[in-house]
Amino acid sequence: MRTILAAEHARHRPEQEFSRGRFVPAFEGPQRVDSIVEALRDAQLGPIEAPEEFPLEPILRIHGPAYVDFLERAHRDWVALGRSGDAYPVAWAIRGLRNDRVPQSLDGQLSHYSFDFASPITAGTWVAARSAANAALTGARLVGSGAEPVVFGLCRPPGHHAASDYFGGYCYLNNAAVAAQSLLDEGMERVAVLDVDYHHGNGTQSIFYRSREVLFVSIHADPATDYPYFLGYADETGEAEGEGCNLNLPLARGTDWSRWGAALDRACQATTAFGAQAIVVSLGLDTFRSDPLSSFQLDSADYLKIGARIARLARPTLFLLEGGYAVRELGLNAVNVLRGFEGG
Ligand code: SP5
Ligand code: ZN
Repeated sequence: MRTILAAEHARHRPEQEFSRGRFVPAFEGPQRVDSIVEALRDAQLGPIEAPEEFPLEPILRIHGPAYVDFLERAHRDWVALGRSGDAYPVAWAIRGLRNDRVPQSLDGQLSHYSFDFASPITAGTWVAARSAANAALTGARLVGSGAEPVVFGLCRPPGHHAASDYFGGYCYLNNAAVAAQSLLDEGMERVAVLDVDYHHGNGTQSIFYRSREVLFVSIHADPATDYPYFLGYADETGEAEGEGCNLNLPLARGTDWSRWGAALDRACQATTAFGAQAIVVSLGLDTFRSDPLSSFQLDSADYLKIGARIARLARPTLFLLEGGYAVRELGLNAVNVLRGFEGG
């Protein structure tokens, strides 16, 4: 199996994040990719290749031009104000506040275009996020053209929390959405995004909520208890033309394989019933039992079963990395999904 990885991922290097009332080293850092690359090499799973270059157009099919322009310049503007380090928002436009105007100041714009405090814009964030989207697009081209039955896009930073015009949850550009849209634009009529990250893929859901061309299926921790808190309930089924094309399978804290695997069966059945011509898997590995952000209890061996179950869908499949923060076991868990797929 080919893996697509952009060296520029390492340009996104947040210094710290605020967790449980303390500043701690950022969970989402380049060390995550190092763990996976080492495991891919040990397992001799196949070549690791740089992405192709793409113009901005396929990114602009998903993200608004003003948002993309903001991401590109935000850290330069931060430095121009005499500041150093990573750029953070200040306040958010919740209930009753005006969110229909884009503020003129950088602090206002950082706030307008974000929804949490865990996703700073660093000096290299734009370059890294664009390179991750290019990795996703390269994978989409390979599986969409039939050149490869399956590809692993080792995307970093991740994407599934990013919506058309806001960032958050360590995500800036929605790699899975960009890839799914490019599969449609290259001629497919129905694509499924299967999101197995511990956290609900709020960005992907919101991007495709009114679409009947994309089925979004997500297995995740119940938003009543877990991040992102404000989307991901089972009664969110899609809207307008997209009614019935969104399936959320929230699970209780502490979920282990017996219940998680049953949810995966349901998700896969929905994907088949939808008639998806290709599957984009938002491959979060933060369902692992010792992940620092998660309460789920999957074991390393369970990831083999995930890969094998997805292989049974028998569709062109693009795996894209999302979360996963137990760095020591992250590589093994990723490799197990891919090995399970190849053996399944
Ligand atoms: C891509 C991805 O996995 N993003 C996740 C972003 C999560 N950000 C905040 C998580 C807050 C979790 N609080 C710690 C509780 C641990 N039980
Ligand atoms: Zn996650």
